[in-house]
Amino acid sequence: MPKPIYVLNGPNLNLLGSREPEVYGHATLNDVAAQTEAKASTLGLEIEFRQSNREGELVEWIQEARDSANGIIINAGAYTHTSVAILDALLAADVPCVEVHLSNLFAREEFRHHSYISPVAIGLICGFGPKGYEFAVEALAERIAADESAAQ
Ligand code: CA2
Repeated sequence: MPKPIYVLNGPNLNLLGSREPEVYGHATLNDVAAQTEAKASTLGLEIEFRQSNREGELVEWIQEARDSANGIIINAGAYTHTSVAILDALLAADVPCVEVHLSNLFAREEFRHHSYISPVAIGLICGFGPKGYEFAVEALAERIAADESAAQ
């Protein structure tokens, strides 16, 4: 049984679709999950889509991914800009990671321009709304396939 890709979402992303549509759009997090899952299935991949408002729970899921996932797609929300704990967990996870954000961080406030996650991610996708999650699945699928063929 192939391992899934963990798609991890941080604080307040459960509010998607209900507030600030001018920044984050009208899609709910369930819509994003369905879209991401549909994309993954076209590539023969499974995803495990989760959201938490708690930093420690996100850290535990990243630790779990080391054994249980083939890769991680993460939108850590505001923890992106603050969390050394999430950075350390990703460093220890030893699975490829793609960072995704709905909004274009660099078109927003200065404090959103720095990410603790970007240095350990294979890449950063931001500004494309929910479509960014699909791009992240494609990018991770290619990396996983490349790693597998290099290992043979
Ligand atoms: O653009 C993104 O995906 C962010 O990760 C979203 C975070 C923000 O702190 C990051 O800088 C960029 C905020 C998520 C909050 O989402 C809400 C959605 C609807 C209403 C209120 C908040």
